Amino acid sequence: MSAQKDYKLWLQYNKVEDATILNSYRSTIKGVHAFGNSETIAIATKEIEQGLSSLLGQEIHKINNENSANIIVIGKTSELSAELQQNIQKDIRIINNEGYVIKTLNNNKQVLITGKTDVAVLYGVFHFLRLLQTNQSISNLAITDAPKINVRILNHWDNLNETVERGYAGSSIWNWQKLPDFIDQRYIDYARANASIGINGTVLNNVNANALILTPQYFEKVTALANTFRPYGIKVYLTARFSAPIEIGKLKTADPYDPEVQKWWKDKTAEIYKSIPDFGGFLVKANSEGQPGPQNYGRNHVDGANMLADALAPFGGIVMWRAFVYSEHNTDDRAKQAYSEFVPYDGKFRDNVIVQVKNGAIDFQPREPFHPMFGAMPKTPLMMEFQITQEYLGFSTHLVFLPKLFQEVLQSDTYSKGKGSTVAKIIDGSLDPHKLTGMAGVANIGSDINWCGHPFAQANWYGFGRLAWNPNLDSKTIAEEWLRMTFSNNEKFVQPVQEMMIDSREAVVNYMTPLGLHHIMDTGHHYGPGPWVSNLSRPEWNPVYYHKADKNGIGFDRSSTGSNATAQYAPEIAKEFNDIAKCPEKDLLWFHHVSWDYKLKNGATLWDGLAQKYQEGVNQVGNMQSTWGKMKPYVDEQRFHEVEMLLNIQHKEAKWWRDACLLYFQQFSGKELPNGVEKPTQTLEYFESLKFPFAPGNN
Ligand code: BDP
Repeated sequence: MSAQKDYKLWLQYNKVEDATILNSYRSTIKGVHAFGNSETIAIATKEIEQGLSSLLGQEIHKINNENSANIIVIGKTSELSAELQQNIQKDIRIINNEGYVIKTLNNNKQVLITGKTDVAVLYGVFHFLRLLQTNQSISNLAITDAPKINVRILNHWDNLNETVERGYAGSSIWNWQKLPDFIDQRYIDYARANASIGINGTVLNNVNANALILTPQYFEKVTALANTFRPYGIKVYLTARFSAPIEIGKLKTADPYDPEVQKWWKDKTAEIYKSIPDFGGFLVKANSEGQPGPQNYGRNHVDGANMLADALAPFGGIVMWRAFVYSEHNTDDRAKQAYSEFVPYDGKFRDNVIVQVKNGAIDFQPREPFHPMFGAMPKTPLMMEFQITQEYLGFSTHLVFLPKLFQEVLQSDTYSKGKGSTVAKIIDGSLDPHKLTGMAGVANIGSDINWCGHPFAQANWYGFGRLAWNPNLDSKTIAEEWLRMTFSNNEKFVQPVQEMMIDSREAVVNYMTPLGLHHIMDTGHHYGPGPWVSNLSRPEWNPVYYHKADKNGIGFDRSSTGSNATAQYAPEIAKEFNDIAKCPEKDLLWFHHVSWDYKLKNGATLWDGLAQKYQEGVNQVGNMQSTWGKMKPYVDEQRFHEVEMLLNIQHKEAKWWRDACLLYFQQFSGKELPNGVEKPTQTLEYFESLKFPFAPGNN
């Protein structure tokens, strides 16, 4: 029973507990009337009937007469009665095809949920149910809402052998072996969960791609998934391995200038669209970390992306071309390389290409300043890539509420067009108008019963979807919604746990990489601390490359006296980052090599401050444990206990991070730990000796 609770995510639809609220809902809602008979409308109707029945604790049925009182009316605007259409004429004009109107009519006698498309109606239904799930009033509703971003998409780093790169929640949910004939109920539940938060696309396979996904044998399977997801408004996309024409097409080259190669991709694309007419397009990782790409043939990213774009254009498909590039042959600061390579291409990509940029210039760290590409390519649509799976943030054992991180990035001011040029405005296409806009999240979904490995990791999937819909949402609101829907509306639960979630992000930064440290995780699997690692073949794979600790201090000098990465930002920001006195302390060691005796804003020396931050992180997890410990009365036993055990692990690992990092850095600082910082119980040699050959996600 509790296991089912985990599985149900934020769609628990628990019976409303507050009697007054319950009665008000019961008196307003007696039935549902639906216009239209598409598959999507059938899904929306079932969702609202079942959701309401469960929330209200009484059966809610279909009512045939649309004029009855106390009913919810749903349907695509063009299919409503003329009278109903008149009521929402103005509202509907201002929203896009995925937007919806929820409006009470006739003195609160009816609630109308409508939009221009069936999927919009489904989104409206989920919004309406969310109002009840979070115990909000449903009288005098006049809601219009529409997504601010077009492509709201999950990236599954799933391999064809059903392992998941950086997956910490079991194996892939795609059972390629049983597809196409066996449609796992999970596929349907997956689509429904995504639709409930407005996600409208999914890339099924790993960016480190296998060309076999582009063969007829797999097309059948992909088609089965596409057919399953379609009524939920979800399009399927695939990663395209650049060398596929050689590997599965028997061509001698994959050179984008070669007419045969161009024809191969055109034919391949046409073949896909024959069975999946609404196929979304390709996601491509090219010339990055050993993946093949146009540079293998002396061509560039524009040549590669545009060739694929031309193949997709006749069918309305898009190319999401990743900007996650850095080269072992380039000795420049890794943080600068994507910008250096891509910014000169601004305006050169086809209309149906969008460049997918990670939130920061290194790699999904607990904290990174926003990627300098945001704001630097006004003539090119850029999409955001966030990592929902916690590769660098404690896998599925640490409770970290990522929407807080996402919000920090989205609200960062790039100053690209003066003050107020936030990253959110760049990716939603409002600053430099673009038709194509997108946000991608690397999924944290796997075959675990609870989908994400940690009950609270579900909030990161949820929050990603909500922010992709509206990048200006506040993470606090998201946490609150999610808690009420997933656990309880009891204020004694919601308030403290919401706070715990919001603080959890800073906690992980503090116990892993405070003050701007980054990429000091252990090698390969990235589990646990490894600041000492220095023996990897590529310099920029070694933690020592990033922290540069020595007798004089610690940190990467990216100011004008160092790699000058600061110059990639708009002058207003560059000035701030560049000046050690003005640089935000949270990013200090990202941009500066700072002496151990440097005085921080609170008067402590850098060494003392660093040690105190590590301790603070551990203490914060301690606080999370004690907050959670008091929540037993409000949570089912199984989820309570699961989270309790996971927080215990997190606390242990936070101490591990603190002790290992401080012992290691102490060799350089030569200073004692300040008061209030606990003494390590193990030696540095012990920490360095730990090996995890089977850590998950590193296949
Ligand atoms: C890194 C991951 C690696 C991914 C790569 C990417 O460690 O598994 O393939 O990002 O985003 O963070 O392409």
